Amino acid sequence: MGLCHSKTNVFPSTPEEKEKNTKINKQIQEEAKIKEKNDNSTYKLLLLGPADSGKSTFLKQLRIINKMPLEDIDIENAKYTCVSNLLLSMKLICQNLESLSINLSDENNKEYIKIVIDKTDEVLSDYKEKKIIPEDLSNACKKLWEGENAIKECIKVGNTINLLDSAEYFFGKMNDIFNSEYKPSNDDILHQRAPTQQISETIIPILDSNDKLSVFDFGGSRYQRMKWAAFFDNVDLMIYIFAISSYDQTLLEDPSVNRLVDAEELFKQLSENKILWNRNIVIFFNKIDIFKKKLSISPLSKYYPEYKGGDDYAEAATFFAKRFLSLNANKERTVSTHLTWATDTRHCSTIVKLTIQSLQQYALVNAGLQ
Ligand SMILES: Nc1nc2c(ncn2[C@@H]2O[C@H](COP(=O)(O)OP(=O)(O)OP(=O)(O)O)[C@@H](O)[C@H]2O)c(=O)[nH]1
Ligand SMILES: [Mg+2]
Repeated sequence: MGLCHSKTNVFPSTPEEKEKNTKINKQIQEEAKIKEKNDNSTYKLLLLGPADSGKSTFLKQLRIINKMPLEDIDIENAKYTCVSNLLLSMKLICQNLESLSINLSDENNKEYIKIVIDKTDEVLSDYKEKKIIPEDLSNACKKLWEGENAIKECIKVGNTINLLDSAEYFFGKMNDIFNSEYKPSNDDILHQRAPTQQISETIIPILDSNDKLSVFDFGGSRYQRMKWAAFFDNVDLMIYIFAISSYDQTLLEDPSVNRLVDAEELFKQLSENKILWNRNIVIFFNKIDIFKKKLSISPLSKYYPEYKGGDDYAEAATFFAKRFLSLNANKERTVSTHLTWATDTRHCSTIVKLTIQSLQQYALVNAGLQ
């Protein structure tokens, strides 16, 4: 980035020399400003959006991609979260098979369903201390996952019971997770679901740069949103994350509200916010892996009758991109959109690089240097 400049003449005598000196001094000052920006910048980034949309997952990816290991994450806590995500998902399925009219492929499996329903809560309340999953419970889960079709049938309609998006992932890792020596991998940590209860700030040094990110992660449920506004000052970029796959789901905190209707309303409110008015926004249309699979099983037109693109992924994504862009209240600001898959590190690394680049460019523009 260095601008070339020769040494200034300390005692200019001719008008030409004076003019040359002024030019060089200006160049030096601008270069210093750019250097200061490049050397010392800490960019304030907000991760906002509804609950369960992937904000904390993206924060973990920001860390992994910038080579800031997740080691300081409490590993015992992470282990408990993976175990409880697995067991509570299996229990939720067992409890809902009847109401969803899904029949067992083998009636003998009723015995295992009963064990899961009766034992899960007790085992989880003892787990933190004893670190043990009794064999009858782990065996019941294994038998159901490996030999009972009803479990897989239920996952397909998981949206109706608000089943965790990572349920299938954790079922597939059952043998590892039930092992007493189990240690969660990065992938397990990226898939776990633990709603954010407290706002956190994480300082992440940007890889191959002297800049840093100061990332604020918020809880997205309606109860958590009232805490947000206190953190809106001096923001460099707001990343708005919502789960594009959640068009057929309702809010946990209010089952009468569709998740995408809520996500649109929330985005509109944030875009109208006076403190954030001049801030650029990046929107992540997250969980595209689930969205792609879901379109053929759960028609989008059922929820948006005006949508005519069938199960075509590109059509459906464009449909939502247009909707969100039209909701932005300040047409002067830059709003960019990305289709994201926050649990996939390779996919995220391109998005993270692009986001950091645009953040650095915005900052230079704001500082009047471009
Ligand atoms: N399949 C899939 N799962 C995802 C994706 N992004 C996040 N998840 C999962 O979705 C769940 C919710 O993600 P979180 O990052 O906890 O969501 P959040 O927005 O921080 O939620 P709150 O803290 O409650 O506001 C976790 O189990 C994640 O692993 C994605 O792109 N694809
Ligand atoms: Mg979170």
